[in-house]
Amino acid sequence: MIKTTQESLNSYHIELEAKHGAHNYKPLPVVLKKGLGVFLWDVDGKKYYDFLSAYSAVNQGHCHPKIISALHEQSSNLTLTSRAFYNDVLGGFERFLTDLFGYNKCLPMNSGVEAGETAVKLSRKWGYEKKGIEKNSAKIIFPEGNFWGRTLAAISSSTDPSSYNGFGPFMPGYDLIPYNDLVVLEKKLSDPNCAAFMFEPIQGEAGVIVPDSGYLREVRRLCSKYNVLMVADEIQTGIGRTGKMLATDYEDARPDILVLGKALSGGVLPVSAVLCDDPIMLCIKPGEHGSTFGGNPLSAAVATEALKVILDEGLIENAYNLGNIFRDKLQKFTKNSDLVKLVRGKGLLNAIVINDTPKSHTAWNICIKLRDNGLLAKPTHGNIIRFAPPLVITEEQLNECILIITDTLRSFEINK
Ligand code: IF1
Repeated sequence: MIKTTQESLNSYHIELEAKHGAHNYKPLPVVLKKGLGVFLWDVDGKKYYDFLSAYSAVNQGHCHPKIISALHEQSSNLTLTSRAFYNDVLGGFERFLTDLFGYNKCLPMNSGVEAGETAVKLSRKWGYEKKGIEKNSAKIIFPEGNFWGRTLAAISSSTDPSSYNGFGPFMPGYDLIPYNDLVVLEKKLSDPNCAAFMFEPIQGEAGVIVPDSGYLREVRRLCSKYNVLMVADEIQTGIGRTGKMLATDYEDARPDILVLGKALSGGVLPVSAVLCDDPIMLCIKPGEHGSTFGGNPLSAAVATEALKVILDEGLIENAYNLGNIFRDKLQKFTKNSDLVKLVRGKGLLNAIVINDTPKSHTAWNICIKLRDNGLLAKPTHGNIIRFAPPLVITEEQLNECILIITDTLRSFEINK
């Protein structure tokens, strides 16, 4: 059969990647060319609502004009000096960031996993220099289901075989406990070699797993009680995504080390950062950590504007209010659905659990149909579909998307 030009255009790009690129992803078959706000357009000009937001990296919406103009302006002056020299942008960004989140200092990196590794290094160094843990004996606790990236240090804490299988040997000094289990956590925290508990306030990759109310507050109390650093990975939950600036804000559980990434730059370029107070941050001395692009003036200018957009456009409150509408309406739908078991999330970080085995392709097929109906989402762990639009979405657009989602789900219902 002669392929239509549209198919050939899509398959042209897909085949290019298949031939010349590593096969480390299985993307949804859609080839995107343009993004603006909540919308994406494919190479055929078809328009979609983006309900993934690049895994919460474009909270401010695609190609936000103010962030793009900050990018343009700085990129015509100075993009990178390396940290061998000072530049006239970084200090201002560091002051803005540390004032905004209430910490003495920040350490800027690029990808989220680099920030995670920085937090692990800081925790260990603090453990030896301040807590008096014996050299090379520091323990860091992670909850099962955690995800903080793809490096060997990150996958060493993973409980997902697709993350760690075939990549051993792994990083020593890690301990795993069940998520949302305070009894086991307290037991592990009482180990005098325990330096830190690093966790996501809501587990994103695991399928938007929300802990019991009070969990964050108790983690904070127990970490203080046993002099263990509470390290919150807010790379996906931070920057307004859950309806608060940070998910830990819901229970006033101030992390000792805060890890940010993704929407810190509004999805324009990789910017991450670790924030903490002097007794921890100053454990790292000159020459003991860094990165070529970490803290570059372009990232600093972009991230400053990206944070201002979050504040100036009321995106945190919007995420809170529209998230409630989304879950209320989807929960009403699940009441009469055989297909959808439950809806969960906070703010505009939500997911539905499909009443099927993770090995089934139902969630994938639903996402294909959602694509055909003009909305892009992606399954995680087989039978879970995450719904996370940019925080700039309006109530009217959200209601239109809820209709697209429920109409699509209805077409998969067994007993219609
Ligand atoms: C991919 C997942 C999400 C993260 C948290 C650190 C990082 C991530 C809580 C590392 C990154 C990304 C990785 C990305 C897809 C996406 C993802 F499906 F892989 F697991 F969001 F859930 N902490 N998550 O979610 O940040 O180094 O990637 O900048 O394609 O691997 P990074």
